Amino acid sequence: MQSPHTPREVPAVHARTRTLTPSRRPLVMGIVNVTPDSFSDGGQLYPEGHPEAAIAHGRRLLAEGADLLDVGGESTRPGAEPVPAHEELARVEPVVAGLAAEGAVVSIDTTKAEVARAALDAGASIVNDVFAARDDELLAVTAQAGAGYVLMHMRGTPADMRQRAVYDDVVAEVRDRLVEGLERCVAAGIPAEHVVIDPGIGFAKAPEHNLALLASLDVLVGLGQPVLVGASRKSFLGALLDQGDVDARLEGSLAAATAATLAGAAVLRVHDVRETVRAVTVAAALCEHFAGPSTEPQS
Ligand code: PMM
Repeated sequence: MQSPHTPREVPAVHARTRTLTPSRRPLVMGIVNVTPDSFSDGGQLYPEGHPEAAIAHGRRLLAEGADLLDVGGESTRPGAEPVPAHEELARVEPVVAGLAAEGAVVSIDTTKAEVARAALDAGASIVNDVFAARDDELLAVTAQAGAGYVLMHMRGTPADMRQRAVYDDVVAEVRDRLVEGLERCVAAGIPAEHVVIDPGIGFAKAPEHNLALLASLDVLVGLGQPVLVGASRKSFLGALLDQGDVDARLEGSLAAATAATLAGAAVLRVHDVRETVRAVTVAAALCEHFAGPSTEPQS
């Protein structure tokens, strides 16, 4: 395994007919949450039956430098109740269709096969599954479409995940679950190179677990899959900064994105696209030039 800060090849992300290759920096995935209650941007893009606001937001994120967009219609905030598939679909389908028609690479953030199928038909090319490959039908739908797949670690559901944040060794346990999930994906017909792995920052994790996973991201990078990190505006940053207001977590989000970049992340899932692109372009350039600790004897 490479040590952190060593220049490395970051694997590409496959999204149906397209291959996204991180070159000067990790890929930046802009978040388009079409939900009334997402914890970080709740309700902003929601007005049901009016996808224009969410489509315009996606366009704005692309103009700011996003390489791909993640469209979601069900909140995953701790304690959130599930949304019926027909309602989730009504929220996301027109937004996916609108953005894909403009040429955007769109990922659908869903745990439901029915929603994934319709979103793929509407032009999405990646399935972002925060339930870590529990549903065989979702895997089959992804495989059939030749889509990319984000395998995110979590335990339980948003309703009960807080109680399940108990680990002996969070890094090893998350790594092992992701390896098992990857095996399930491959068995379901998703090529391994189509699978992006994600530690699931904030999902069944206490603040110290999130920090440990970010600090040891090289363990996941060492598995050879592209790694996605979603730390943007999350509550562990609020806890560190004593900042309950999610809109006041920009600096913390950029620090986390920088750490992920230095460790070799392939994709950063963020709200603040312009700022993240600027910060991680510098971090990635430094990474390229980092020669490692000197082995010359000190005089
Ligand atoms: N976080 C959220 C939702 N979807 N998907 C992936 N792959 N990784 C994440 O970390 C992730 C996700 C919740 O955050 P939000 O409410 O700010 O969108």
